[in-house]
Amino acid sequence: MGDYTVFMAGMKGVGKTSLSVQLAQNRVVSDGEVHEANTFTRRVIVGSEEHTVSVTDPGPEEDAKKLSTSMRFCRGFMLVFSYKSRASFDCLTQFRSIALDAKGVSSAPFVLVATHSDVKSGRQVTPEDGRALASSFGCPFLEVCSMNYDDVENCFVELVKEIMAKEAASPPLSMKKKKDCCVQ
Ligand SMILES: Nc1nc2c(ncn2[C@@H]2O[C@H](COP(=O)(O)OP(=O)(O)OP(=O)(O)O)[C@@H](O)[C@H]2O)c(=O)[nH]1
Ligand SMILES: [Mg+2]
Repeated sequence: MGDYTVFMAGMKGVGKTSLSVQLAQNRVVSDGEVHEANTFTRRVIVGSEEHTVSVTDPGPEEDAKKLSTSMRFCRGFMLVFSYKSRASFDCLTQFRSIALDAKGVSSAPFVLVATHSDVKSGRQVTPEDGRALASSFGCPFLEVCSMNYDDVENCFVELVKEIMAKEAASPPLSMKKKKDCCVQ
């Protein structure tokens, strides 16, 4: 069993808290609910094993410096945009760079997630756009309606799988050190 700390990255209003609350509490956020920075925890089954996902959900007005501090200790990142907002899609390259810089690495576990899959009219981004961006990032692309628990859980399970795969291929420095260390 592992503990996977992940970060919700994306523009204001894309649905970061909706995804976090749906995963942790199996409910839809209500209008008028106050959303400050928070951490949510839930156990998920990946393969045949149970793991804990700790979700860091930033507050609505966090600047790059604050984001970077929170991102540093996360093992994976959910890059979230809304089909309703082109701007939310266009800014994800920058969020990804902030995450990589925060960790001081050139690659990390990401999943790209499109919210508002239930909203078909007035879309500013297409699934093809999502797939193309995910392909350029080398990460999975998933569509989600934040009201649907199974959809949401699947996004976090995919992120845990990405973390497992990336860390198996290239263990983080802290794990390498422990492994390589031997007492003479
Ligand atoms: N129809 C629909 N509405 C959604 C979906 N995801 C989020 N919403 C709505 O979008 C609004 C913003 O969602 P939040 O979860 O607060 O977004 P956020 O990214 O946490 O926003 P900030 O914390 O302000 O940055 C809320 O009214 C949600 O109910 C979705 O998949 N479908
Ligand atoms: Mg929020």
